[in-house]
Amino acid sequence: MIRRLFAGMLVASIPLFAHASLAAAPPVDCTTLVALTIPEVTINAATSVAAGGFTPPGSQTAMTLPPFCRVEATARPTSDSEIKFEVWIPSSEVWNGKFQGVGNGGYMGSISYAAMATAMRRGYATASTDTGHTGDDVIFGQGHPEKVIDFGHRAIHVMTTSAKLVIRNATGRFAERSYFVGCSSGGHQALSEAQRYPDDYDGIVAGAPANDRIRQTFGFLGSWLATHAADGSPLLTQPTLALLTKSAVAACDANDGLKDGLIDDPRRCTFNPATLACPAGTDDASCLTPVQVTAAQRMYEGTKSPRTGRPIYTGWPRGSESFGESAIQGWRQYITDAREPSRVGVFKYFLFHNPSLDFRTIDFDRDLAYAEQQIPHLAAVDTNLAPFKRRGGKLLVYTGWADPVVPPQTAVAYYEGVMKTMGGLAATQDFFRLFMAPGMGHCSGGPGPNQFDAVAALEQWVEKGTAPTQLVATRSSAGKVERSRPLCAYPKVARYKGAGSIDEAANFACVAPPAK
Ligand SMILES: [Ca+2]
Repeated sequence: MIRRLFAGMLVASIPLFAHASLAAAPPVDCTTLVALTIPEVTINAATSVAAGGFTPPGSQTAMTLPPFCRVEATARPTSDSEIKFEVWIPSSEVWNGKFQGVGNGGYMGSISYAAMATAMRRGYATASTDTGHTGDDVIFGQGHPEKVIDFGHRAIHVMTTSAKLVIRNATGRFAERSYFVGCSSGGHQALSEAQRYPDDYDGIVAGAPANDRIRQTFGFLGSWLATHAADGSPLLTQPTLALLTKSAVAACDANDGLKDGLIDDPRRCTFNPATLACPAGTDDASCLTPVQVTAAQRMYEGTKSPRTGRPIYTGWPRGSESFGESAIQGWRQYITDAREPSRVGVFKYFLFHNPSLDFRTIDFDRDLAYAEQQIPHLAAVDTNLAPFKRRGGKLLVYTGWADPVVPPQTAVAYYEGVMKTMGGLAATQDFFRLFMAPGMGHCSGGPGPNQFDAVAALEQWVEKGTAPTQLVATRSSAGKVERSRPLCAYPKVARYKGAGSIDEAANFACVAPPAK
């Protein structure tokens, strides 16, 4: 009786997709995995970690994790490669039978321990890589073109195929499903996987994808030049940026028929910073000088060829200038506070091999053409996702309409490009859905609802065939949810039904957007 009761509790506690009893072989002792002979991969360590027994390198605090097998490895697909990665396999009672690869942020060469922990707490076996270098500086590419390719796409692929084998050998079977989850550079990695390695993952979440990385580097350059005086001093400081956001929101909040402090779709917002021009004789933070007006206008308009006016990279949206005090809550971190154009090292170390390159000599036509020819591996802009669709893959992209780092219009442009290539909206929505979040910043944060469970929505789509029509997002303040809203599958938008609280998602419907 006691035994039966215990067995019942055990079944009830196993996650839906755990089939430990179906395993072809019992799990092996973790430490024996060090003997694996995966080509081009060295297993450096395989360690059994007790519950609560893991403190990430560089941290002082132990993570709350289930017991797991930690495998540390290095992949060297080329003689110049040094791709470190880790694979974590939770104990068989906890494992949900699935694998989740996780992405990185910025040019960050480090294992994403926090993201691995999030995945494993949900029952996933997981993997992360340092993308083949250490640190967030792009100088790693100096004299190491193969390391640039590792960063561009190869490290994630090698990590993925190796992790699948490690899991197979650790548990006696392959994972039933494989997912990739990333934001920012992780979103770039996610789209790169769907485009370049369609067999790697069944489901992919790409947040704020920085996938048009070559043009984004030209966009950072153009935006820096637009917002700095000839001597390098910034033209737009925090009070001016905050004034721009406040004024843009005031001008465009009601465009969607609902005054809720949010610009629903900044493409429909035509707020002109010239309306804030200082009266003659005034020059303070309550208004904009002529050079400030021009700087803000150029940020919105985006980077164009000075010679032909041809658009090179989209501008940043109205509402993204400064919606909070910290540098990442606006243009400061990557543009206005930067002492030189962000990622200028891409030109110096990846492209022109000239550490003393003067960025003011960069040509927006010829040098862009050269870059797109020389370092195509640094971008993931292929709109042909037919192989990924054919194998049954599902792709969920989300991005914030107030993202001050990766302009959200780039995600829309990519989606519309895929629609064109794949035969329209319905043929695209079969396997790829885009969710735009009004008032959300870069990957999270911002005045709009910005917390939602994209992974759960993707699981339902991949495993049950239930395609997400909306994601319910929340915004919390001091740990308390103050607003919830649906994020709608593009091109639909959330509209207030006209009754009930505007802070409750249930009082909104996803509807077709108004005609342009
Ligand atoms: Ca509004």
